[in-house]
Amino acid sequence: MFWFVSLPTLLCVVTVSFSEPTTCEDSQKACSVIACGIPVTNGTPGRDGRDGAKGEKGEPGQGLRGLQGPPGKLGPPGSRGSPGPQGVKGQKGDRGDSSVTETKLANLERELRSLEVELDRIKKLKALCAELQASVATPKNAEENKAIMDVANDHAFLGITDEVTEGQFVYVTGGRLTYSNWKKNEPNDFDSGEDCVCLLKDGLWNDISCSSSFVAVCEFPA
Ligand code: MMA
Ligand code: CA
Ligand code: CA
Repeated sequence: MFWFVSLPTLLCVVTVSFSEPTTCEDSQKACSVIACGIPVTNGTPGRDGRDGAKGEKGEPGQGLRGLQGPPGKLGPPGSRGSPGPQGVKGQKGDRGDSSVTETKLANLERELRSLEVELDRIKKLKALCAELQASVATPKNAEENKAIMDVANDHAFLGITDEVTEGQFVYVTGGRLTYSNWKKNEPNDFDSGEDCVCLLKDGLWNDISCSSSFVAVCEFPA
């Protein structure tokens, strides 16, 4: 705010008109009118002047702290971290082309079944042979002789021998024969000797070598 105060001095109001002065001296040189006078009375107060320059920032106030503002914006991404530890080992993968393995397995299974069937046949034969040796192989009459003949379907050993005393045939289970069905001209103890007895296909008996065809005893279908 400016006031025109009463002073006991000559006041000069200088009206300045100039054309683009660059300095104060220039502006003084450019003065065109100088009016002077003596102050008479105090005038009324002038209007408020323009606002002054902004003052310096004041000290923080002592009032209550304001509410917390909203969260700030998302910050920039952080730098890449170091690699993590190695993971656990995964499960074993699928087998690749298994056609070769499957073929081999199929062949083995077929072979196994074949062997099982064969073993079953051998077991049955053994059982049958054991039965023949124990009971059927010593026919005590024509009926039993026929039964063995039918079962054997081929020549079969009988549980009869004369290995202890030549010419004297006995049952392997003991005791002299109570029945016989010798073929004509048998027993003849042929060649180097024949001490075992074979039931021929026609049901007749022949003495044969005990070492010659023992394996043939059980050679009939089970
Ligand atoms: C002939 C006969 C039998 C004898 C056998 C031996 C074929 O029959 O001599 O008595 O036991 O040979 O192979
Ligand atoms: Ca003999
Ligand atoms: Ca003979």
